[in-house]
Amino acid sequence: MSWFKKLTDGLRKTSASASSKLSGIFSGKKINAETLESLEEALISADLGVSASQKIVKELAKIYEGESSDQDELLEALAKSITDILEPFEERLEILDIHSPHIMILVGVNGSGKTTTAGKLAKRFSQEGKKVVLVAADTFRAAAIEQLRGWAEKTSVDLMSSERGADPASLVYKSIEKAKSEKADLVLIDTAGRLQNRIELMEELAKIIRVIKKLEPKAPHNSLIVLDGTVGQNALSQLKAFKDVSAITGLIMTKLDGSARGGILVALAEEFGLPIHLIGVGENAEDLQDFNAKAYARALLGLTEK
Ligand SMILES: Nc1nc2c(ncn2[C@@H]2O[C@H](COP(=O)(O)OP(=O)(O)OP(=O)(O)O)[C@@H](O)[C@H]2O)c(=O)[nH]1
Ligand SMILES: [Mg+2]
Repeated sequence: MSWFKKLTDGLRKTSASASSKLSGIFSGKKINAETLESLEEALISADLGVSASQKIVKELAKIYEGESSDQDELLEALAKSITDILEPFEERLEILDIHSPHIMILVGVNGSGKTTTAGKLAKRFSQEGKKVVLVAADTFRAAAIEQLRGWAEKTSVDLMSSERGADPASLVYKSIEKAKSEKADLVLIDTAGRLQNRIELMEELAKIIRVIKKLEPKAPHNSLIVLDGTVGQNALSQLKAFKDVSAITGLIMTKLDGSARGGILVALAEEFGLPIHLIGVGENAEDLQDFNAKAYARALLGLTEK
């Protein structure tokens, strides 16, 4: 199956809900203040956020106000506006050779897809010929280590782990030292899920970051938040809280298959202006793909690839 088809299938719930909201607005009517207002409401209720929705409607109004509407043409124009908002944040996740090692940490709330993503990324980078040290810094759940070990074995990547309940920060410290002595290219750290309002868990994360900085002042080079694409508006408060603790440098959104809330990525881009690296549309390794603004915008509206 092509990637675009997978993306479109994945976003079908979002696009179905968006198009049912949009079709009533556009069908045959003249575009005036009233239709534009309905459009803005529809975009907001599709999770795109107030600011982005207003921007998009303003753009469309410039071109189409007073014209009679053609559904297809308007959808194309909408896709273009959404692409324009997202495109500046399309950024491939890269390991830089000037860092030795490059240090990447995955953070987020419980169940957002961190461990799966860590496994998929370990696979990707080791296939690119990089020497990867995968760190199971989720020491809360015994199953978490096993889950990561499965990925590490499949991809012949080194796994660093410690016993359950151990201090994740000291494991991270040891892992970076080991990576340095072995001249590894990448240290990829999976962390435990933590709700953004659990102060003691956020403090534990802050400690992990401090320990990384002790060894590498400019690291982590990527502090990536993994967001579950099905949670909608809560993603905004998650990002806000994690940004304060671990200086998030970019985001990854998983579970866009089966989500009706895919529009939230536009709100996140507009509000936080952070790079969007990857999106997940399934559980297999190939289901984690580089973010492409145009493909995403078109799939979001149920349009064909172009
Ligand atoms: N459908 C779908 N499922 C996904 C995707 N990414 C992850 N999952 C599933 O989501 C579930 C949780 O994923 P994990 O990777 O364990 O999440 P986590 O953030 O590590 O969870 P905690 O460590 O408990 O905080 C698993 O069943 C994954 O297979 C995706 O893109 N699509
Ligand atoms: Mg996990």
